[in-house]
Amino acid sequence: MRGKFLLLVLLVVSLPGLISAESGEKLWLRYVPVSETVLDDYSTLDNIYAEGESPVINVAKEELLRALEGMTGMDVEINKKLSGSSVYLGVGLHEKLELPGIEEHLNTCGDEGFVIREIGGEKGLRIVITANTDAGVLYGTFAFIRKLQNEEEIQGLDIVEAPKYQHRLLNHWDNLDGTVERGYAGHSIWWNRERSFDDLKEDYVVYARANASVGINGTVLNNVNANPDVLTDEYIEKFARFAEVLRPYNIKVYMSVNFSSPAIIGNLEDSDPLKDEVREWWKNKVKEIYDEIPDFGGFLVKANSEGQPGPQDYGRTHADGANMLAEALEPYNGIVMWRAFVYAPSGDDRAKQAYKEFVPLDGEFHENVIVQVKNGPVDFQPREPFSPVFGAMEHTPLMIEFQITQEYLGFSNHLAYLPTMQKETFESDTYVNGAGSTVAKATDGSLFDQKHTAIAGVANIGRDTNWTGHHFAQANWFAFGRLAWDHTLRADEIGREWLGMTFSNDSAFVKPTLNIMMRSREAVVNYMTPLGLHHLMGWSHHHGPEPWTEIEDARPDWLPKYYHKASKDGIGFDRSTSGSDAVSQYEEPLASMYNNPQTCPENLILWFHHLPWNYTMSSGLSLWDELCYHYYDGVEEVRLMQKKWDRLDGFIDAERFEHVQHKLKIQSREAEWWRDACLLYFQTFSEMSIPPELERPVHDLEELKKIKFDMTHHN
Ligand code: GCW
Repeated sequence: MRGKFLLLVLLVVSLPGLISAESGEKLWLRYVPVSETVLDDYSTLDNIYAEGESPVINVAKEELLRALEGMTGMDVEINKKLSGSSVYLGVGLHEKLELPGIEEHLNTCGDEGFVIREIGGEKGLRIVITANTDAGVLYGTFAFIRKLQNEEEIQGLDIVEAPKYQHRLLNHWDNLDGTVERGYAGHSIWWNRERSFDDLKEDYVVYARANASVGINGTVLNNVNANPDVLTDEYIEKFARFAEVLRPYNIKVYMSVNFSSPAIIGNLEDSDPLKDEVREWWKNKVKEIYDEIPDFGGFLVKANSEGQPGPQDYGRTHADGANMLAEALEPYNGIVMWRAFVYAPSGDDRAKQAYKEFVPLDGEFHENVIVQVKNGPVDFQPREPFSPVFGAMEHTPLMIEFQITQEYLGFSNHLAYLPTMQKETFESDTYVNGAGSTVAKATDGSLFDQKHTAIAGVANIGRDTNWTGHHFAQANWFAFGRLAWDHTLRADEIGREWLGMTFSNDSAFVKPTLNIMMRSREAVVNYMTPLGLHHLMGWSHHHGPEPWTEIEDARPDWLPKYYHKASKDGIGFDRSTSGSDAVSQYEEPLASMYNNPQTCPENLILWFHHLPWNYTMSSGLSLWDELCYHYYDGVEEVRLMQKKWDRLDGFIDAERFEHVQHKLKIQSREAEWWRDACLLYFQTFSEMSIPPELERPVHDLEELKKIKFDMTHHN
């Protein structure tokens, strides 16, 4: 009865203009009523049986209850006995229910995979969600809920899944003073000075549910530029409290540590990793942590990078440093994630440095060390080739670090759906073991035997009501989790799921919006850094174009000119064998392919080559004209995004609709800013004009150079 009544109410409420306002605070876990087409089927799921009473199982049960009640309008019961139930959750249920065939599936599921099966019954549909562990049941439950949110057919459901990576982590670059490095969604959710832990506890639960719903099972709560205080009693206690809230959602906490902690907070003479007292200090510290947090995940370390201390300060190697920490963590099964983001103003091409420092150390790291490699050899640019470190360290587990926060893709002002970029990285072929040796395979354990597999995403989360600043930036958090679970998922599939859960399943809404999302990253590449250009942004804030920047005393590799090398004779960074020879860090046939401008993919051509302005591109256009077309295409694409979005008025609540509309306006203006700044500046070298068929720039170069960016608006 109640279900039917609710449906009526719903029909009225969903008339255009009457859709109730939403702030985005519930993320993709809104559990709004489903449409009539699936309601009958879903309404048979009115009774849940859960095996066991662990906190994880209780969370799964409660979530399913909430989801079913929200989506069907029914009262759902928790059944204490097996018989007469319609959804069964728990470990070992296939035996109790005598279901053949599930055992074999479970053998392939590992610790966190699951089986979902619809087993039919006299009264209607019956669903079993089972796994080898309670955590697997939790993930299975969320996967099932996702299907319901997407209004999928559940009759005959038969799903077996297991995650591709073992450790799937968010990295928060959150400082203990509450600011977030490269964060564009407000202050830190963890280190808030005004609001107490208890005050924010409900938010932590939403955070935990969101992460569990996509399979994220670890989180680093503080910035890699780590404050040593994090290892004091005060902060260990705080970490323990966070761990307690996150534990029922199968999320472990991790800590970024400062390599000089023994000297800074331990009062030791120094932090030399080969000194006994330093090693002892870390062992004791690790014990203190595990006394408080028995399932603590481990450490993340940025060492000898951008001014951070590290083992090289004492003439030791990255392996010496990492292994010292690994030894301390080993008795508790903790891991060390040691970042390979290193570069120094050595005169050598920055893109080559991680490879040069780390590849010679292959085989020297302990088993519980994972080397964390950024997805581009320079930084998180809108497009870079994959890092040549992937595939080059057969005896060392490597993990990809993606950036979910849009440091170089328009902050939280630009709609840039990142999975298309991440898929490009996953699917890049390293050729290290012949064709098909993709980056995904070189990191997920299928190419090399490795004890640990992992992946990390730098979070885009803050205290903004909608968590991520831009409503569409939520999609990047969601999608990171989905890809960490299964990197073979398609970007559009994930986008489709997210849209259905977050906004609407109406295909008249989903299709154009998905189209906007799928084209958005290439739009950003085009209006910021087409054809392999990179690092053209303001050198400190990283927002907006400043290809002209010159700063005396600044490190050259922080300035755009180091990367674009525009001059009268052309543009681009020569990384060919006659240049920095970065191409040789790649296996054949890649090295030769990249080395020759004729065979180098044009979307990376200026990454690998310095070419004359009149160089003929495959289109027949000169490089200069081609560059102009790319920049203009980028701007046009954003205008198209705006038009498509404007037509969707009425499909979703006005609050979120208008918020996105407003952000698209900013993006459109900033795309023009990028285009004009880069083209007008490069034109001073090329001395060629913007093709007459293209519209005139709307800015004046000298005016653009005067813009002073105020970071305070973005934090
Ligand atoms: O790209 C740079 C960022 C820094 C960041 C660094 C890193 C946390 O601009 O803000 O520091 O990368 O990844 O360590």
